[in-house]
Amino acid sequence: MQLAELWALCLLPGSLAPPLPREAEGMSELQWEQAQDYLKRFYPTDSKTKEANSLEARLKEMEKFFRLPITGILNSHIIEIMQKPRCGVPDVAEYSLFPGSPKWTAKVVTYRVVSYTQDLSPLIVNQLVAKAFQLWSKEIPLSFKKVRTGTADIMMGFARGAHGDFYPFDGPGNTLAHAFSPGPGLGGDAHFDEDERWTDGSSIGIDFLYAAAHELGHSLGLGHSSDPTAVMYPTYQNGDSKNLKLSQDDIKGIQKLYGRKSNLKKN
Ligand code: RSS
Ligand code: CA
Ligand code: ZN
Ligand code: ZN
Repeated sequence: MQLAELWALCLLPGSLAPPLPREAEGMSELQWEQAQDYLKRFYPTDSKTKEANSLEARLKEMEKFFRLPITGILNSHIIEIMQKPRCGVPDVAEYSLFPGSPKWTAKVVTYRVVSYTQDLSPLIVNQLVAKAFQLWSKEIPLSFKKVRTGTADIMMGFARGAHGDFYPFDGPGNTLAHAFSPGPGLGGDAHFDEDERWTDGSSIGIDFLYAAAHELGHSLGLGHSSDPTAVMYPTYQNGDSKNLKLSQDDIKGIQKLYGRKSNLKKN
């Protein structure tokens, strides 16, 4: 079981990491801070050496993921990718799986919504969660069953700050949610940062359906995609949530793990 983002745990405090080379042009302190934060969260490198944990090494990992020239130098193009997804990532783009390709082996996977947000009614949250599950179950021979009590495979909920795993949330902004890859215990669980303002699309805020679809992708075993149109793209994108659809790349990824749904049972 792994946390989606923290493919390896970041053990090195930022202050020990050598500074990251950056091109001088037009980068604010805030962008600079966010970029460093982003790299620490999204590109923890495998090796435990100080060298490999440097921000430069993480940036190179990111450049590799997006198939950009590997420079280790922070520039405005990278910042753009971190902040707004649709900005000319090369087209050889693909989904990823977790190391070892963990997945659910039962045909029926249970879920439970353990805690709700102040921002939306429980009824709406339940509806959006069901919709997010449907996006995925439409494509694969798995079904999802909601339970109201006890332990489910996928336990979902809202929480702020430290909330009982080793990955405390970080207040408003930055990380919006996280989820664990399939497995026992925390495996499959999905947590949403209650310090965000969540919306069903009818007001300003983070679109909960989009975030739930993304996190459930992790709960089912998908890592991130470098395809900017994919739901599994690592950065939140505000879209028309009424028409949220999986991209071809998301479908390819999930079917790689679970196979296709037979035509007879299309949801
Ligand atoms: C996941 O992969 O499960 C988490 C993902 C998420 O929270 N992504 C961050 C994000 O898009 N945040 C938006 C607001 C911050 C913008 C600043 C730059 N930045 C779940 C989403 C896709 C539903 C990634 C991110 C972007 C980030 C960061 C993280 C700065 C830490 C610091
Ligand atoms: Ca947050
Ligand atoms: Zn958590
Ligand atoms: Zn993610």
